[in-house]
Amino acid sequence: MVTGTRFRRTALTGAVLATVLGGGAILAACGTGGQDGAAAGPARLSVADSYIPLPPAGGMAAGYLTVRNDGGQDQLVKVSSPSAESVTMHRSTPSSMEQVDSLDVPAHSALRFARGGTHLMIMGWQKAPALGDELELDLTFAKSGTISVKVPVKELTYRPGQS
Ligand SMILES: [Cu+2]
Repeated sequence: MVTGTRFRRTALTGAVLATVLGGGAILAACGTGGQDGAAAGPARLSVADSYIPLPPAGGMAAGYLTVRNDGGQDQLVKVSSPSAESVTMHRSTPSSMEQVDSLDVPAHSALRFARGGTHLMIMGWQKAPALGDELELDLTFAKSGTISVKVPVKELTYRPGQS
């Protein structure tokens, strides 16, 4: 059974985010099919389009980014931050969301976090984030080790690609 408190908090946040920001999952690009062995080589990862919408009053925040992969398959297995007690990976479902332990980074493709889809949930801030802050996220991959990125805090309505 899911414990009541945690379930209500996460479900509430999902509902609020969905209401405020609208849904619209961005599907990950299809990998290039038919290349035998494409998944076998080392992963070549880079992180782009990362942002954290400003959480209200230092509360729970979402986080979004894209992990590009120009090499073989890998897996994101952990995310943490020196600025927060807890960072978890979540996948949205039509009615709620669920925490996941790992996310695939397909070969020659990308793992995309997006509003209404896969997202990070960040809570327990050392200090309430402010617009313009850059917060470190440490992304640990099964094969590639840990990649640290500085993620900007943006307006609640920000979407990548907007000026
Ligand atoms: Cu969530």
